[in-house]
Amino acid sequence: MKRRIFCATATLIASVGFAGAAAAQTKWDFATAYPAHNFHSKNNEQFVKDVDAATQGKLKITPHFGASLFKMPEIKRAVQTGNAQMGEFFLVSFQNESQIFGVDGLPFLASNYDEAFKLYQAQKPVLQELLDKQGQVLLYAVAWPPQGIYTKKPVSSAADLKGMKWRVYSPTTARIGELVGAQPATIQEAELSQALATGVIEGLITSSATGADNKLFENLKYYYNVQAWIPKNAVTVSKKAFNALEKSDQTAVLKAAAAAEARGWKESREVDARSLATLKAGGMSVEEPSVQLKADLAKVGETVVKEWLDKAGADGKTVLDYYQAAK
Ligand code: PCA
Repeated sequence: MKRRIFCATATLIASVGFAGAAAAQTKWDFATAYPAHNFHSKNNEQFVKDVDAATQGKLKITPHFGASLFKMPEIKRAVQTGNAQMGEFFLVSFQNESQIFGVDGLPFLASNYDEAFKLYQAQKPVLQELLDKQGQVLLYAVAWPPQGIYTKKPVSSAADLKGMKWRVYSPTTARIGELVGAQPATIQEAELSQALATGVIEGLITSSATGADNKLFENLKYYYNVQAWIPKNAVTVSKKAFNALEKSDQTAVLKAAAAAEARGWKESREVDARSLATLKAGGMSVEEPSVQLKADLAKVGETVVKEWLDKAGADGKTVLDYYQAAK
């Protein structure tokens, strides 16, 4: 009898202990759109591990790569509505919601990583406020490598882009397509390989990293290292989910986020060099743009920036003024 009582008490203690631990554990889903081997994904994975360690396993974040939970255009809204607690999305794709989301997709405004980081600092206060109004906390934003032009056929001026089936990912890339007389088609990164293989597109502007991730050399022959702009992915958390954490866990998340941002920007630079080598090794002709192509794109760029400023109003002007002063 004595023994039975002891056993029952032990079971009770064990189950209370278990229930206590389960109640204290928070689980978040982290929706992302890029393949697990992509450098943003790896950076996100490290963030998840850092948070796990810093919260002693109290906050368990499950990353879902390759648009497996939500497609890229749906991720921001999924975080907004609480269907995913965390998400990563490509800011410039949301330019129609607010021009501020598109500032890092404007041609030739920032032509290297240092400038891109300064542009981010100029954009950040407005970006944070915008996201806050949409029920999100900006955790970190990391740059893709500079954007260049991939084509099937050689391109020595903008005239060579005329009529080309041109993959776009933002209002600005669509407008550039229009200005050069190409045929813009919106395709997500996750569907790039298929779109190329089936001839839906014949050219695009994206990074060396995305070219290497998707083995674009299997369908395209040329890469022009135009360095047109350096756009970013943003990683956000639902404000409700974040506010529900204990203060110490909030601090841990923000600390891991700051580390992810610094690590991501550093990694982006290294990935650019590695990816250019991968493209070459895959048989792609990696070239500098011709003087004519550069001049043509600069002209298109001026138009696009002017149009953006007209739409972006006072907020846009503030961001650009702040950036020009910091540059
Ligand atoms: N790759 C992503 C976003 C920018 C980039 O370099 C894409 O092409 O969709």
